Amino acid sequence: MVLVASLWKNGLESSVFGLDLRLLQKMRSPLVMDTETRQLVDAVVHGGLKSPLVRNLWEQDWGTSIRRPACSFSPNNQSISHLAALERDGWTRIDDYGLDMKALSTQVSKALASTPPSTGDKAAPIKTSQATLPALEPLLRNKTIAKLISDYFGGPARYDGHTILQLLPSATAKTYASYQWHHDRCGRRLKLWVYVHDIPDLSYHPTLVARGTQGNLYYSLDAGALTILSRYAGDYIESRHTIDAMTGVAGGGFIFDTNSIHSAAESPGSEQTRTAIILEFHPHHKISALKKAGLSNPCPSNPKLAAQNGWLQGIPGYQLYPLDK
Ligand SMILES: O=C(O)CCC(=O)C(=O)O
Repeated sequence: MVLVASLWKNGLESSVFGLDLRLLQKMRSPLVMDTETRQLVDAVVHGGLKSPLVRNLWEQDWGTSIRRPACSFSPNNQSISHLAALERDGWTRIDDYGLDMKALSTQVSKALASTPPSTGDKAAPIKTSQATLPALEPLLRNKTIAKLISDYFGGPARYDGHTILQLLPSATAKTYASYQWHHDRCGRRLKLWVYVHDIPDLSYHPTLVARGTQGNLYYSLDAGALTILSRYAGDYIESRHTIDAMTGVAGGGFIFDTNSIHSAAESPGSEQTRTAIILEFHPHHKISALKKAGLSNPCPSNPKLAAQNGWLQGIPGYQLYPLDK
C-alpha cells in the first residue's frame, strides 16, 4: 500500500484494465529504471517483468524517448493538432490523404475481385488482400504523415505493409473477432486507415475506440494461451468510456494506436459492406526485441506473411520509414 500510495502521489492511475503510467512518467524519469514502478509492474501485471513480452513492451513503450511536457495549452479545442489528438484520445481523423481515389478504388476493386472470402465459405466475414496498390504510394511519401507517426512514437517508425480489408454484412461477433472489444497485445503501434468509400454512420461498421485508453499497461498483456483476457465485455466498456466512432469520407480515414481498447460497430441488421485499406507502423526496436524473445504476438499483424517476404525489418524502399535495426 505504501508503494502504491507513493506512486499515486506522483500520477499513477489504474483501472480494471491496467496501469496508466503516463502522468507518472512525467514525474519519474527514466520510468523503466524506477525501482518502485518496477515492483508495482511485477506485482500486478500478469507475468510482470519476468515475462519477456511485458519486459520488452515495458522497455520499448515506457523508455525515456516518449516523455512529453506534463501539460500544454491549446488556444482552441478545434485546432488541436493530430499529434495532440492521438496522444489525448488514441486516434485522430484525417479528412483527405490527397490520394487519387479513382485510381485507388479501381485497384482495390480489382484486387478484391480475384480474392475469395478468407475462409472459403459463403458466409465468410471478410475478404483481405495484400495486392500492390500503386495509387497508395504517395501516402508513403507524405512527409507530414510520416512526421506525425514518428513524433507519436518518439523516434523512427517502420512500415509493415498494407491490407485491403472488406468487412461483409454476414460478419458477426462470433465470426469476426474484432467486433469484440479488445487491445492488440502489441503495446504502442499505429494503424492508418484509408476509406475507399464514405463511412457516414454506425451502419457502415466503423471502428470504435474507447477514448483515451491507449496508455494502458494491461494486466492481461501476457496471458499466455488465454489471449481471451485481452477481450472485454461490451456493456462494461460502453457504460464506462466515451466511445468514438471512426466515421469518415472516401479518401480520408483515421490513425489510431492499437493499444487503445477498440472494436468495430457490429450494427446487426445492417446490409452495408465496409472496404478500407489499413497500413501498419511500429516503432523501431520493438519487433526485433519481441522476435528475439521468441514471441509470436500479432505485431506485425501478419507475422507469417512478413517472414515469408523477408520483411523482418519492415518493408524496404521507403525513405521516411527506414528499416529497423
Ligand atoms: O475492423 C475493425 O474496425 C477493427 C479492427 C481492429 O481490431 C484492428 O485494426 O486492430
